[in-house]
Amino acid sequence: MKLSWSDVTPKADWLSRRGFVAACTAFAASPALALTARPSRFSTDQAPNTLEEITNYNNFYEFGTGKEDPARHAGALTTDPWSVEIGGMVERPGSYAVEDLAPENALEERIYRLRCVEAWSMVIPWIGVPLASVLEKAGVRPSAKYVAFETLFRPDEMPGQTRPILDWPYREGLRLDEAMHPLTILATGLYSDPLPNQNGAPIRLVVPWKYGFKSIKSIVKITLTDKQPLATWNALQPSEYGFYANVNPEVNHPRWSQATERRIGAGLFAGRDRTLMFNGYAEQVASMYAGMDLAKHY
Ligand SMILES: Nc1nc2c(c(=O)[nH]1)N[C@H]1C(S)=C(S)[C@@H](COP(=O)(O)O)O[C@H]1N2
Ligand SMILES: [Mo]
Repeated sequence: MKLSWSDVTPKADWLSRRGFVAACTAFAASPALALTARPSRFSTDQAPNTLEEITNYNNFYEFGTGKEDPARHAGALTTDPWSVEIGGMVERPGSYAVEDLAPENALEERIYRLRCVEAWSMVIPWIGVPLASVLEKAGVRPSAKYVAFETLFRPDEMPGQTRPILDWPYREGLRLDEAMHPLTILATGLYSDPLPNQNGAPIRLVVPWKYGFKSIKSIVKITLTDKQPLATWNALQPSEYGFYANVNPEVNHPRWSQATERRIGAGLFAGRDRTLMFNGYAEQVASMYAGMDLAKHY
């Protein structure tokens, strides 16, 4: 069997990068920007996409609708200082600094598959913390049933927001059990570095068993509520984008099949991969949807 560069290069690069990073943090007088994160049993052993691929093929409509627009325009976004307003049904509402929500000593590496509703996919080595750990800091009240998220609204730095492409700010939501699930994280980095702006700096949601649009970027607001929150894509076109948006090869998008996917970077002649139920995370998450008609609650 012949391995292509994409089978071996990213991981090899990455391992040597990590060795380099470890050496830097050990010897540098001031701490480097590099992040260290402990590995997780939730990581896939599939080879991650390259940093190049992960940072140059993005969906982040605040910077334009083209896949290369975020890489071109997101550099202008000011991500420091940044705080996240946590409110609604919580014991300790307030403004939380990103460093307090995702402290260095709590960072985990989560290598997850990402499946976009547009039928392409990647494997991304995120760095972050369980969303549950963040919600516990604010103290979830027993009445809360859902978590609502909002992206920054700053048209000065986000040129896409000067046009009515979406109903800004971008909003998303999860049921509380989905939010508390150990696979659900807030990411603040990828590979060994802080999150590049085009990937949702400084803090973004990652829910690996759902279509990518649920994984909202550059979050400024988290609200605990007892009502199903508004979700941007769902509100725009409910027949195409469900609130749940669980990856499901058996429920097609009205305009295309969801049975297969194109792995970014696989090469022109690579075949498409079969899409897996819950993006391959069924064992961990299927029980949350027991008894639900997934063709109806897509
Ligand atoms: N705020 C915001 N978050 C967003 C989006 C967006 O346009 N705006 N796009 C979503 C979509 S459709 C996908 S597939 C993922 C892409 O994440 P990535 O660019 O880091 O791979 O981000 C999601 N989060
Ligand atoms: Mo997406």
